[in-house]
Formats: sequence, structure tokens, C-alpha cells
Amino acid sequence: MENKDNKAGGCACGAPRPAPQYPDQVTGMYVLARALRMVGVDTMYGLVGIPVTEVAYIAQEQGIRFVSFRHEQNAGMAAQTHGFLTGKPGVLLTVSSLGFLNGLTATANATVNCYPMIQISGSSVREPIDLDQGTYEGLDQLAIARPLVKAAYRVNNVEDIPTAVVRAFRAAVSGRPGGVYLDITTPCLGQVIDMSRAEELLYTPVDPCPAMPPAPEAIDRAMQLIASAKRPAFIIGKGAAYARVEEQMKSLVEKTGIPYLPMSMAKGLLPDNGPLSAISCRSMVMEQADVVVLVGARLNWLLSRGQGKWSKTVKFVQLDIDPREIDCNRPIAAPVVGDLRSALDAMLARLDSYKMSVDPEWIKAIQTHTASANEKFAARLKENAAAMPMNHWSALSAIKPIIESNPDVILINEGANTLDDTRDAIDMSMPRHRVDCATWAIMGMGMGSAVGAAVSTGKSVVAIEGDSAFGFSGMEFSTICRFKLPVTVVIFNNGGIYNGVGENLGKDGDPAPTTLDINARYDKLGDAFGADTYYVKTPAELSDALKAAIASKRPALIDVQLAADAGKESGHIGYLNPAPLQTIIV
Ligand code: ADP
Ligand code: TZD
Ligand code: MG
Repeated sequence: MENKDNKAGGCACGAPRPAPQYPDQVTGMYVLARALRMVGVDTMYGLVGIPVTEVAYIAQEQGIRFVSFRHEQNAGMAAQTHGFLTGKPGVLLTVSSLGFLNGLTATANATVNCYPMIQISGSSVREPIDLDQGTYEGLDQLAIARPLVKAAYRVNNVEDIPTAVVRAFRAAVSGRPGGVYLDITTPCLGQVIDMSRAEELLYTPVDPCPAMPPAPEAIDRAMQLIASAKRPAFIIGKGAAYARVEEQMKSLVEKTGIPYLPMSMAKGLLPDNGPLSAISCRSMVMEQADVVVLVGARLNWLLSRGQGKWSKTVKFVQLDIDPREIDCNRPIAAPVVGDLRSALDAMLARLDSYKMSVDPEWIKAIQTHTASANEKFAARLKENAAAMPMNHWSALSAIKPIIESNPDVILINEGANTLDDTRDAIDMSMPRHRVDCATWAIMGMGMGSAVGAAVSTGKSVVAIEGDSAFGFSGMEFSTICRFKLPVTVVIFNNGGIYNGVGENLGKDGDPAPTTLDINARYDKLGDAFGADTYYVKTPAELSDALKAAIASKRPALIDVQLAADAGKESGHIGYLNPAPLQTIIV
């Protein structure tokens, strides 16, 4: 009987690539690369092996940049960040079984965060998988991916590859963006087709991300409510950053005089320190606003699901592309379902028909509260600047002025205290310049996102990482170096998850569950790959190192020595722990 296991009919791995046997024929791998080119894909992130090595070689040959990683999750995090920052799906290429599963974590994360991304995975021969006969890397990948992604397709026939790529592209970017899984079997990748037939099948889709304007009556309902409000506020989410509506939001804020509160990754869409910024007035907005306009922000756990502190009488206007988002936690008085650009343009066009009734006292109260919060914040940074060993605030007192005077640097940020304190300390003034662990608050996006941000924008990147957070993707620092990216990684080492002073309650001599390595020299990891490295113990040393690192536009790693007791359990979200944990952990 013929051994069908992974018989591809073409070269599956290894370099240099052999010359094609039949010059007028091509394989599925070639058709895939060409189809990606036709939808405008210029970059792929991934990790190769059987059966997709040749896909990456052909992609490079076809002018697609292939950024090769050490672990698929990180390549996926790069692809999702590429998607968020460019509005075009980031593409991840993985091998079958574990490579697929490793990458799927990022594709699921992209879906949860509404970032467009396509994971393309080779998969093994169908028949022995379906009969559970134990084939090479056999796994029913499509079935596993399906519940975790926005859409999932399998291609079994080379002639279907162009259609599959276009469908994946459309699914990723249209409506609410998300992660899409494209499964291509090994036989399909190796299937041979005449070049002329392949060229006939290839096409570029028309309008893959169509505008979806909201109904005019939805706009009027929303405008009426906004115009009636005495204490209104905009809450701007990362959907607005993704939709690139900074100009529309600027006009709307200027023309209505309504203050705005950005969610973490919407920071900088309008300046954090602008006169109508309510960034320091989160509680005030929740407790006192009478109308809140959600602009590409979900009323999910990050906004207490509209419960808790929120006023019982506040009325919501919600601008979102996904009708299922409306009413999910609180009744929404004025849903505006459609794409943000069309929705905001329509609101601006109708603005002259409405007279705003914003109470000047509300604006005064927000500005007074902001001034006093800013004063307290500055005092806190100042008084901690001298702490030895450093804590998060001392380190941030050095970093804040440098990042703020380099507004075009993209900031990547993950950790617990490292995340919360950095987000609060550093004002952003440009849209899409902050990428963090976002809706799922996951660790492990750092190095992948840093690569994706640098590759997709060509800009300099600074990643501010907790020592635990860094550990999830730290090996990818080698990718930053191999691709010579202008990325500076700053590691806040407080020796653990949340801090380094956890106690092992069993006293068996093992480290506590939260304890990592307070004396680790992470900078030496950078040395291994030829980066510029720094080990710093004071804000002055950190300041010099960060300035030099950003100016060099080379890979750099700064190990920031903090005190082991710097940082508290779970940062700002300790209240989410089940009750007994709160009493045990330091
Ligand atoms: P944040 O975490 O910043 O609060 P979320 O991820 O919770 O933001 O919400 C983003 C929202 O933006 C999602 O509900 C998504 O459907 C919506 N969205 C994304 N792109 C668009 C768009 N182009 N137009 C309208 N809404 C969008
Ligand atoms: N695993 C994954 C994938 N995501 C998570 N969020 C966690 C585990 C749990 N976790 C957090 O929520 S924050 C964090 C973990 C492990 C790390 C916090 O430590 P850090 O930052 O060193 O990164 P700080 O400054 O010490 O708080
Ligand atoms: Mg830590």
C-alpha cells in the first residue's frame, strides 16, 4: 500500500531549494505565496518545518518579507500587532500539530482583541487523521481552531487556494476584525498545477473592508442624547485607534467641548494631557457623567461591565461595528452600529443641527481634579526618584520624560505593576503608539509585539517589561537582533511575579510560586546576541542608557534593578483574585 503520510509531491524542507522540475508548473506553495501577494500581504511571521518550509522560501522569492521566530506564539503576537497597527491582517505561518497550537494562542488573542490576523498552518494528510491512525503530526486542526477564531477554512485543492486566501483576508478585516485560521493540507501544498492555470485563478478582491455606515436615525438618536447631556464624556477604546479616527474625534471634541477618557491602547489618539482629557478622572466619569459615549470601547471587565462604581442613571451611546456588542452588560440608550469612520463623519455632519448643553461646572470639575491628580502624581515620581534600590516609580521617573520627548517611539508594555504604573505614568500624544497585553491581560505578547511593531511601521520601539512578563517571550530577543530592529527592551527586575518577596508556605526550601530571580543579569542575555546592553541601578543610569539606546536605533536591552519588595500583588487588579488568595499573598 502506498505510504500517504505527508506525501507532498514537492520539496517539503531544506535549503538550497531545488530548481523546479517542470518550469511551466507550480505547486500549491507557490500559489499560496502569489495569492497572498495579490491581497497585498508584504510580510509574514512564522516558524518553518515540514510541511511549510518551502512556502517561506517561495514567499521571500516573491517579495514577501519573512520574519522567522523561535516560537510560534511570539510570531503570532507580531502578526496581531502588525494587524492592529496597519489595519491589514498580519500573517502567521506555522507547521502542523504543536506549531499550529502554539500559534493558535495568538490567533485567539487577536480575535478577543479585534485585531485582524490570518494564521496559515500546514496540516497533515487528512485520511489517517480522520481514522486516528497515528500519522506524522496528525491533529484535527480545523476543528480545534474553529471555536477560538472569527472564521476557519480548510483547503484541500490547489485550485481553491486563491479563493481561500481572499476569504480569509475578507473575514479578518471586514466588520469586527479578528483572527482567521487557514488550514492547508500537505497534499494541497504539494499539488502541482500549470502556471498558466494558477495565474488565471489569482485575483485581487474588490473592497475587502467595506464601509458600513450606520442608519441616519441612529445618528439622530445619539446626537439628541449627547446634546441633552450636562455632564457628558467620551470613552475612547482601541477600536477607535484601529479605525484611525483621530481627526474625527479631534473635531468632535473641539466642537462639542465634551471631555474624553482613553482606554489603555487608545492613549494618544487625542493627547493624554490635552485640556479636555479626563484621563485622571475615571471614577468621576463613572460616578457622575450623565451621558457616556463609547467610541470603539467595549463595556467589558475593563470598564467594570457598567456595574459597580457606575452611576445607575447614566445613559450610554455606543458606537461599534458589531451589533452583538450592544446591550451586553447595560442597556444602551443610543446604539450606533456601523464603522466608526462613517459614524463619526455622520455625527460631525449633523452637529450644526444640535445645541450642546455641557455644564461648564462639569468641565471645571474635571480640570480641577486633573490638576490635583497631576500634582500628586508628579510628587510621587519625585519622592520615589531617590529610592534605593529603585522601585517602579523611580524607574518611571527616569523613563517618562524620555518617552514623552520621543513621541514617535512605539511603546510595548506588559507585566502587572510594570503595566499599570507605566500606563499611568507615561502620557502618549500620538495614536497607535501604545500596545499592551490588552483585553485578556495576557503575558507573553512583549517581544513578538515589539518585532511586529518595528517591522510593520519601521519605527523605533521601546518595550517596558516586567521580569516575569519578559520571561514568556525573552528568547525572541534573538529575533530582534537577527533582524537588526530598532527595539529597546527595558526589564523591570523586582525578582518575581508582582514582586520577589513571596514566601513558600510549605517551607520546603523551594522558591515561592511568585518568586523569580532578583539577581538575574538579563543584560547578559542581550550580550549573547550582540545587542547593546546595560545594567542600571539608579534613575540617572537608566536615563543615560535609555537615551543612548533609542538614539542608536539598534537592538538594546536594559536590565533595571529594582528592589525585591517593589510592587504589589496583581498590580491594580488584586480585587479579581478569589478571596483566600488575597489574604495569603504578600
Ligand atoms: P478597549 O479595550 O480599548 O476598551 P475593546 O477592544 O474592548 O477596546 O473594544 C473595541 C471595539 O471596537 C470592539 O467592540 C470592536 O467591535 C470595535 N471596532 C473595531 N473596529 C471598529 C470599526 N472600524 N468601527 C467600529 N467599531 C470597531
Ligand atoms: N500567564 C499568562 C499567559 N498571562 C497572565 N496574565 C498570567 C500568567 C498571570 N500574570 C499576570 O496577570 S501579571 C504576571 C503574571 C504571571 C506577571 C507579573 O509580574 P511582572 O511584573 O514581573 O511581569 P511586576 O512589575 O513584577 O508586577
Ligand atoms: Mg516582576
